[in-house]
Amino acid sequence: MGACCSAPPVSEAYRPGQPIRILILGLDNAGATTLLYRLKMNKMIVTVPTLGAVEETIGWGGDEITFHDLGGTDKLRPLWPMYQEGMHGVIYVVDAADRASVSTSRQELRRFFRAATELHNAPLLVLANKQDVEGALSPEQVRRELALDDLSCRTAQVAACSAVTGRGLREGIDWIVREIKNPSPSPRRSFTNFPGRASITRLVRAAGPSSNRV
Ligand SMILES: Nc1nc2c(ncn2[C@@H]2O[C@H](COP(=O)(O)OP(=O)(O)OP(=O)(O)O)[C@@H](O)[C@H]2O)c(=O)[nH]1
Ligand SMILES: [Mg+2]
Repeated sequence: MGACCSAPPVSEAYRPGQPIRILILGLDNAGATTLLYRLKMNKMIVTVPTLGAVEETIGWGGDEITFHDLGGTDKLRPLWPMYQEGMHGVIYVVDAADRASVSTSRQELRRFFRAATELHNAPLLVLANKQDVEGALSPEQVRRELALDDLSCRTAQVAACSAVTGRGLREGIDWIVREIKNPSPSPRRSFTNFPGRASITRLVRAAGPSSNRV
C-alpha cells in the first residue's frame, strides 16, 4: 500500500449528453459477461471465456451506456489498465460463491488501480455476484475481503446480485450512473444487500483523502 507524492490525474469528466463509458473487470469465471448480457437482453445466456474485450451499448433510462467487458484470466489482467482512457466508471465483478478466489480478486483490483491512474476519481461498483448460490459472501463480507476502505478510488459501493436471476443488478447500475452524472461531494464506501435480505444500505465515509491509497 505505497503512498505516492503527486496528486493523480482527474478521471475523465462526464459531460451531459455524451454516452457513459464503463469498464467491467473481474477474475475469470466471476460472471462479468453473463451480467453484461443479462443487462442487455434481460435473460441468462451461456457464455464462453472472454479472450479480449467485449463492447456493448445499452440504453439505460434516458442514457446510453457503453460497457467494455474485459476477459479476466491471469494472462489478460495485466492488460486491464490499457482500457482506462475515456472511462467514467469501473464495475468489478466478484464471484461471491468462490471464497478461495477472493484474495486474488483483492490483489488484482489493487494492481489495477495502481496502474490505472486516470481512474482514481472514478466511481467503483463492486458486484458481489452469484448470490443465488447457497453460502455466497454477503456484500459486507466482500467489502471487508477486498479491503475497499483502503482502496484508491474515490467512491465505491458493493451491490449483491445474481446474473442468473438478475436480482440486485439494476440497483447497482443505477448507483454508478448517478455517481458518474452527479459525483458525491466526498469519498465514501457503501454496500447494499441482496434485495429481500435485511439491512439495505449503510454508508461508510472513507477516512481522509483516498487518492494516494492503493
Ligand atoms: N450460479 C451462478 N452462476 C453464474 C452467475 N453469473 C455467472 N455464472 C456462471 O459463471 C460462469 C462464468 O461466467 P462468465 O460470465 O463467462 O464469466 P466471466 O467473468 O465473463 O469470465 P471471463 O470471460 O473468463 O473473464 C458461467 O458458467 C456462468 O453461467 C450467477 O449469478 N450465479
Ligand atoms: Mg467474460
